[in-house]
Amino acid sequence: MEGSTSVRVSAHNVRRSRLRTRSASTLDARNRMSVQREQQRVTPRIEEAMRRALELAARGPATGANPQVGCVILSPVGDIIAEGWHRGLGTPHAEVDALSHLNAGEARGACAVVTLEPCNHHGHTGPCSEALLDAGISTVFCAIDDPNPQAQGGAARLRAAGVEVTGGVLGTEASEFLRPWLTAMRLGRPFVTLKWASSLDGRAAAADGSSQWITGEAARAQVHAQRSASDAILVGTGTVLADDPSLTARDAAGRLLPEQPIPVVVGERAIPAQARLRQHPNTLYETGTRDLGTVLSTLFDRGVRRAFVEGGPTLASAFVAADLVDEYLIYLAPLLLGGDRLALGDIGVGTLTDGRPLDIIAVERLGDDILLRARPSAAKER
Ligand code: AOF
Ligand code: ZN
Repeated sequence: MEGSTSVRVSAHNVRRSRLRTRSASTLDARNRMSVQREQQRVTPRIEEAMRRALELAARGPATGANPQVGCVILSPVGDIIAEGWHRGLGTPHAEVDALSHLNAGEARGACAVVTLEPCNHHGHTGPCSEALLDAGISTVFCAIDDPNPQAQGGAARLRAAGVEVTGGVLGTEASEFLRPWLTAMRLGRPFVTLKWASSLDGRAAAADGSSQWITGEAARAQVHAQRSASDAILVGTGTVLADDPSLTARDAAGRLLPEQPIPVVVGERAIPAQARLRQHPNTLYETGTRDLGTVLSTLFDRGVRRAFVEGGPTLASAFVAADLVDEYLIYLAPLLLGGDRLALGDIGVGTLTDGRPLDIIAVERLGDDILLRARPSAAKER
């Protein structure tokens, strides 16, 4: 098998590189890194294992405070001997899950391929860096560095103990996969998805205010799936008072999906005791403020990493104006409504050159409707 040969070559190189790195103590840190990179080749087998680790990561929950992480353990000849993934806050990390499938001594000299830099902290569980060292792992490949200041440092810890650690394997794919969590950790606030549904001419309601489900069933099902994949769903007080939404995630038959977002109402007005939102399986959070920075940092502190903003136009416009939207989901129905009930109101744009440029990431057909996935233009990215 071509792949296993290349791992054998790489394990051999790893041993050589360890000797060389030791003798090269006068090189500066950057040079040492490049020696390691050269020696520990990222072979097709390692990339294949990282792809598998990403698949495993996706089995974990997309919601919650912790990232989705996957891990594959390869024997010295490149065979997969164990797999693991993280199942959410409080459960074993991917590396520990993978190692738990091996007998004592079986991981000695093996290679761990992990989608995130192993952690180095005592959080809900122990440090993965130490678990890997205790198991005798001699080589580690990871895709991305851990941005969490409390947890990071596993790569340095492992290197200090003589383990060869190579980062950046399928880094682009892994960063894209973990984009919401990474953005949340980087910015200290939840990743914000803004959704609206409008007619082709950008109207979110007809002249009489009627607005519910402009789009068809396929789009509706997708919105419910998005709600279910979010930690919190945000609406403004105006929308609650006008539409009395339930903000649950439901299937086509109207049954509750297993994962429900926390309903959050942004604004200062009180929500009536009989509002449907009060029947939501999760306790309603009334922010009592319109200050989006405060709202988002409070949600982050409560473990919210993905926030789904469902409107109405006042709240949506406030998020856009404050430059707090990371991703747009724009559902367009083949319908013209005219009038002045637009999906967005004032977003602080007075002249064309101040318009907010977006990059369209995907265009999907959903029944008769179109879904545009967009992001703030990369040229303007924070
Ligand atoms: C890993 N492997 O599978 C995960 C990691 O509260 P804890 O102890 O669960 O730690 C959570 C942090 O650990 C999380 O914010 C992230 O930095 C890292 N997650 N690390 O080595 C894993 N899920
Ligand atoms: Zn860990």
